[in-house]
Amino acid sequence: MTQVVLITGATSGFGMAAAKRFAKAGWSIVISGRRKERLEQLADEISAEANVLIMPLDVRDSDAVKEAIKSLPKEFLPLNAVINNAGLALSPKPAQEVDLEDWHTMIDTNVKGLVNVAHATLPSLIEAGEGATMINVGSIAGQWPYPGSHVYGASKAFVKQFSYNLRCDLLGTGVRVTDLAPGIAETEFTLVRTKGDQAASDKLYQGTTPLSAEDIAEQMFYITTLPSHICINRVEVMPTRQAWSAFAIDRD
Ligand code: NDP
Ligand code: 8X3
Repeated sequence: MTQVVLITGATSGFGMAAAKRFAKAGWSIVISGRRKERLEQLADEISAEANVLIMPLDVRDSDAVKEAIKSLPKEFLPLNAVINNAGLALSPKPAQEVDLEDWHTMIDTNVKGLVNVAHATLPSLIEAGEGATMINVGSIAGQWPYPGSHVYGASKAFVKQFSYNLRCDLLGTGVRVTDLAPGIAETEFTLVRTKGDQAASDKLYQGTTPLSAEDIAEQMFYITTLPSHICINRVEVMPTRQAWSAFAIDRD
């Protein structure tokens, strides 16, 4: 039987690349994001290979998420995989200079939005049973501190612990949960983080070899299609050209 994957944040970056990867393997795909026209474009692009349904919504709207999952047509149920990927960082400045609204937007999207999707889709994953997979997209920022990460990193630490905790409660259901935690990857992420500063985004990725959206999509596909007795709890993946740095010390 055809397997079904639901991907949030499919209008760009990791989510879009994941939709293309799963389409290539013939999965049925539900693609979600706020920008409906991008979802339509992507659906056009991959519909020759896969059965695609667009689900335009804002993950922060819990009622909309619940309603959209409840209204999925039979052919897209049960869900064999959920890629809980929609998210963003804002304001890479020191915490004391950031607008409170930006902190709230990150919490509402990366924490509340992610749990909205998890809560609405878990029953379907449990129905799919053995081998069903939820991938929650975390970040190296959820594990390691760095300047300007403030609420973004904290929201991704939530993703890690929430994913581990889900594993405990889902034991016996056959459902796997993974916290997929990438390092620097070239997508629209930095354009969003800097509120549209294309030069800053280009500069960050210039002269190095960041991860690509396709690199992460390949990992998503790998994790999801492993034999059902294997669960990858957490993957932390950086480009070879990224590493940690020395502790900062304040001096006179
Ligand atoms: P992009 O900005 O390219 O993609 C983000 C996606 O999230 C878009 O499709 C966007 O869709 C969607 N999204 C954002 N807010 C909402 C919302 N409120 N409701 C629904 N969809 C939303 O970035 P990436 O692909 O890089 O990011 C994907 C995930 O990966 C994020 O969770 C990010 O934190 C994480 N990540 C990224 C890294 C990187 O360096 N790129 C590294 C580690 C983790 P739309 O705007 O149409 O709603
Ligand atoms: C984003 C990855 O390297 O900018 O989650 O923290 S990084």
